[in-house]
Amino acid sequence: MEKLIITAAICGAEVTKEQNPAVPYTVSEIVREAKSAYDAGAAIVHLHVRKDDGTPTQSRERFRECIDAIKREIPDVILIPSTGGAVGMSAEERLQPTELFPEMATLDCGTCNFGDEIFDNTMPMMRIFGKRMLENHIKPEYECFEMGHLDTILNMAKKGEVPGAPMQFNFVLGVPGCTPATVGNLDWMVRQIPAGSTWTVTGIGRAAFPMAAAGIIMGGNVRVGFEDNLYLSRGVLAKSNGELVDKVVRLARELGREIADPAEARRILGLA
Ligand code: KMH
Ligand code: ZN
Repeated sequence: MEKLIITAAICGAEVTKEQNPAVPYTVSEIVREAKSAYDAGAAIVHLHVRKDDGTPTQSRERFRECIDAIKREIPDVILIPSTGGAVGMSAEERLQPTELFPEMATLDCGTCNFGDEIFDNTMPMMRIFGKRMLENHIKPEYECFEMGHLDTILNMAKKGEVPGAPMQFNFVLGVPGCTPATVGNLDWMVRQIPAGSTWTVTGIGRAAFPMAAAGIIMGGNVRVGFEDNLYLSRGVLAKSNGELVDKVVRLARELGREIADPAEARRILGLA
């Protein structure tokens, strides 16, 4: 089995300091959380950015500021800026970080429920996102919240509407209203992906560590972080993203899986 790539989703667009005071908003807080995750063993940081008051933004300049500041501290980390942004943002607004030519960015693979809201990713929107990634030579991380998202994106790849092999998928399971976080659902999704693809699993809320354990033993990769889960264990808030990553590292060690550093992760993902 390849080494385990750990992604830290350090910030997200929805969680707040009221829920966990360690959720980062400012540039220096974002750098602090990225470094804590990296020091604990994350090779990848999935990045959303905020205004200083916590409002989610997709501002190109805010992304530039955060990316530059993170890279000064941890130059080799792989950054995956979000093109999902927050529910309700337009495609143009969401696409701004792709103007900075990151090596990877997320591409969300279909419309879905998102708690009480609807996360819009219509076919025309996804074609625009795919075209941008092709033009700017950005490797997408395909975010699948629903089983149907996978079918959708595989069809788009076949038509050349989005970048193709080798594809990297992130199965985000347990978002309220989307595919539940079960090993059976994860296994079904993993069986659909083309040979040579790589995949990551993200479990939302209390599913974070059970899905991490499944990803570790199934040969996939794991994402954790405040975007997905604020707790280290039942009722215990995590003090940092590093604490969440460290728990995955401990699980992986117990289960006999080594951790990939950024150079190894780049090779596994076909970036190097
Ligand atoms: N904030 C969610 C609505 C992504 O980063 O691409 C979408 C999201 C996905 O976080
Ligand atoms: Zn995200």
